[in-house]
Amino acid sequence: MALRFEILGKFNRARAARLTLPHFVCQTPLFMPVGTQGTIKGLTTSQLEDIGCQIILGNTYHLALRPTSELIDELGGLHKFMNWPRGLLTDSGGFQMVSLLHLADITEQGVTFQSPVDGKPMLLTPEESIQIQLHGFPLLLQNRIGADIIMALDDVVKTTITGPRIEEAMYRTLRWIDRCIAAHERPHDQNLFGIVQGGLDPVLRDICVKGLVDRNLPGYAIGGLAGGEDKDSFWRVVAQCTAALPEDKPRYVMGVGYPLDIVVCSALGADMYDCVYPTRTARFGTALVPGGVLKLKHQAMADDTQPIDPTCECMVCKTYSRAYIHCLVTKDAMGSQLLSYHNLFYMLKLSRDLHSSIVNGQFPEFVCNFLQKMFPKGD
Ligand code: PRF
Ligand code: ZN
Repeated sequence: MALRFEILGKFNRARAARLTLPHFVCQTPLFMPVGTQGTIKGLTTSQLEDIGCQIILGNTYHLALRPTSELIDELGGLHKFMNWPRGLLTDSGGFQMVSLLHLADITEQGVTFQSPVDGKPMLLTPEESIQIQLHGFPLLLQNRIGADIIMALDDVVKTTITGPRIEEAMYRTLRWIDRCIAAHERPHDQNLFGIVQGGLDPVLRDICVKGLVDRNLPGYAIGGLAGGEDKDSFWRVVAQCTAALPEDKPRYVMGVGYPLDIVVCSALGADMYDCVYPTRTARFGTALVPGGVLKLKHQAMADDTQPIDPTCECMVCKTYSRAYIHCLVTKDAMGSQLLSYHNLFYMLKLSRDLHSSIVNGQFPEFVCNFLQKMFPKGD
């Protein structure tokens, strides 16, 4: 195992921990910004360090196609290539292909899809997904992406569908985990996390959790959520999985989420999160603030001299007015860059506040305060 997970404080099911990875010592709960082509759109790696980013998420699928693993290899792995000294996690690629490419098809062999580069049919097997995450393209075994945490290839289906496909995907995910483990050549310096599937069915989720826990992996993810299911179902699945997963291993809820979801999932005992929301919503002119969201495109912002959030200590809030960002947002890339910076600062500060409130025994007060600001009318 190439990680240590030490719980520093607890409040009921919520935990604050130190997660020691090959490249960085992290504090959980933690939020991981999503970078697709080896970058978080609009931010430099030194800015990401400044705002306290601990782990960046990269996608195997995107990286293998572009910039291509040959180039990553030439520069000595993804950490070096993107000049990021801290933690990296790569997702296996199956989920991205299924969600991005309508032509993707899942069979027992793996995920088949048409290359968006040249249209040729391609197949991603569990073994290849691991080998790409370890070394780059499987034919070039010297190549290395080399992330601290690599995700197993899973069979993801939308939680909003029902029927036998959910069961098939869960059992296939369990069969594929053994192929991923067998293909994983670097357990000493890269951590393979398994992913719990099973839709909204508690029986299937239970079988999947037990099957993965039997494999004694360094960490576990809860997958298949944040796909349009109602909040009650979402929280019920997270609560069930966190209760059944081992206490002494990190728990990662994939594709989550909104600030409120992160607070609730942390209360339920989850530790890690990733989501494109803060950077995507920034590109649409929306800022995350304690009261919810602030739409910078709105005409009311045109002559507002306040910062985005007067209580925020980020560089953008210390430097620029709402009026200035309103003016940029529709006309210049700098507008979405400044908003991404603020939004990621907000998410990373939220993670730090969760961590310190749990360590200091003030988690309930923190949650009350968070909810009061977000829902001042109590609704
Ligand atoms: N599996 C993988 N990546 C993911 C998810 C998943 O279930 C989600 C949740 N829908 C986000 N990213 N491999
Ligand atoms: Zn700010």
